Amino acid sequence: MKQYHDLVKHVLENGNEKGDRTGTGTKSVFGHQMRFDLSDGFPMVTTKKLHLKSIIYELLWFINGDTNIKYLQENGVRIWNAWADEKGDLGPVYGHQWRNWNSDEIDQLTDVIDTLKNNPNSRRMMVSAWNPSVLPDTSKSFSENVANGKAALPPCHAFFQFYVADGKLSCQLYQRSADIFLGVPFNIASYALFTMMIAQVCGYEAGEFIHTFGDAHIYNNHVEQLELQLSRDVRPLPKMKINTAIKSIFDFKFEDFELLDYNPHPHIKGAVAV
Ligand code: U5P
Repeated sequence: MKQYHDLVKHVLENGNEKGDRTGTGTKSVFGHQMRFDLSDGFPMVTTKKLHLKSIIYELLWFINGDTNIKYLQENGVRIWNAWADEKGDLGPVYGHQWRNWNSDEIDQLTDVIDTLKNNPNSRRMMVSAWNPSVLPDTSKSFSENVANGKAALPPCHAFFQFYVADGKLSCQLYQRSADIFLGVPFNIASYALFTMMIAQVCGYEAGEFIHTFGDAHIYNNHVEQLELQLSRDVRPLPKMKINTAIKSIFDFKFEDFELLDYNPHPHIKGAVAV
C-alpha cells in the first residue's frame, strides 16, 4: 500500500492548514488519485490492523438498498450508530440512491450491471449517491432531517463509474471528502471488494480500482497515529477469496468472502470527528 503511504506523506508535507465543520482542524489537499491493480492482491493497509467484517456487512447493506441500521447492528456493526434516528433510520442514504434513485424507482445498480453485461464499451456506466434534493439541512439534527425525508448525512463516496477493456473491469470512485486516517483505508477496501464482486457477476476479471479525491484531509488529532504508521514497514498484501458460485450481485452473503494471508501491524486508535 505504497499509494496510501505516499498520500499520507504528501498531505503531511504539503497540506493546507484548514478549519472544518467538526472544529478539529485539518491538513488538506484538493484533488488526488490512487490506483490499485487488483491482481496485485487485496488493497487492505498492512501498517495497522483493519477489521473487514464491518466493511463486508456495510457493502451488502448498501447493495440491498437498506438504510436502517437494524441489519448492521444484528451483525455487530456499529459504524452508522451515531447518525440514526430512534427507529434506526438514516433517511435516503447510499443504499436508497443506488437502488431507488430519488424514490423514482430507478435501480442504478441493476441498470449498470445490465449495461456491463450487454454494452461494456458504454461510457455511461455511472452510479450516483449524490442527490441534491435530499441533502440535509445542517441547522437541523440528524433525526429532524430524516423525519423531513432528507438523508442524515451527505454521501462522502459520491459517485462511481465502471470501465471494461481486455476482459477486465475497473471502477473509479469520486470521494468528495476523505478522512485519510480513519475513513480512507475502509473506503479503499470496500470499493476494491465491490469491484471484484461486480466483475465476478458480469463475467470479467477484476482490473483496477481508481480512487479519486476531492478534499483529502488529515485531522490534527490523527497526525501522531499516522507518523507511527509511516514508521512501520509495509507488508505484502493479503488475498481475497470470493465464492465463485455466486452469479448475482444480490446473492452474496458474509460467508462468501475469505481474506487470506493478512498479517498487519497492530491496530492504532484514533478519535472520529462527528
Ligand atoms: N468520511 C470518510 N469516508 C466515509 C465517510 C465519511 O472519509 O466513507 C469522513 C469525511 O472525510 C469527513 C467526514 O472527514 O467523514 C464527513 O464530514 P463532511 O465532509 O460531510 O463535513
